[in-house]
Amino acid sequence: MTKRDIIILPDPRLRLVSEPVATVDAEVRQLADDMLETMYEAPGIGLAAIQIGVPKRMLVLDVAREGEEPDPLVVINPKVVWESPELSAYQEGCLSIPDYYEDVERPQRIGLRFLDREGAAREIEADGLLATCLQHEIDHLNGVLFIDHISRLKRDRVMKKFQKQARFAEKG
Ligand code: GNR
Ligand code: NI
Repeated sequence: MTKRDIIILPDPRLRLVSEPVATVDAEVRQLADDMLETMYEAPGIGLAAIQIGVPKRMLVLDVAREGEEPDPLVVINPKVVWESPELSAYQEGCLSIPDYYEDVERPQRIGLRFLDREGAAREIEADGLLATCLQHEIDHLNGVLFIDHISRLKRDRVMKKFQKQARFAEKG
């Protein structure tokens, strides 16, 4: 496994719509394992492939709490098949938008169809933090960030801050 670099706002690749994975082969499994290592090192509870610059529709996550057994999940070509009418708010963060947190409302439960690390078709019902994290990661596959779900004023402020940081880093 290899830890990879996570791309940060305003990197334009974060706005790409990722492509479906054609076949779950050894290369895809290698990528999934690299994503898991990168996520655990960060540390984070989820990671989409585009966050390491790979525009493929796959994500990894582990919402087990500290002290619990690790519970890694590899999700390939996910499709949300239903959403609960009830919403739930959670304070979200993103490894591509470091040190910024804001409440986001999303469906509290979702039904999800996807391929797992072995390429087997799975269908799960997710709620709570798992449902929140899955929706956050699936947004990444579509070039959507959690700041797209907050007010324009707050979003503009965050974008400006990260644009300024990028300019500063460039000039040294
Ligand atoms: O580590 C992460 N924590 C988190 C907290 C609340 C809602 C979503 C997340 S996902 C985030 C890692 C990340 O950026 N995944 O794309
Ligand atoms: Ni994120």
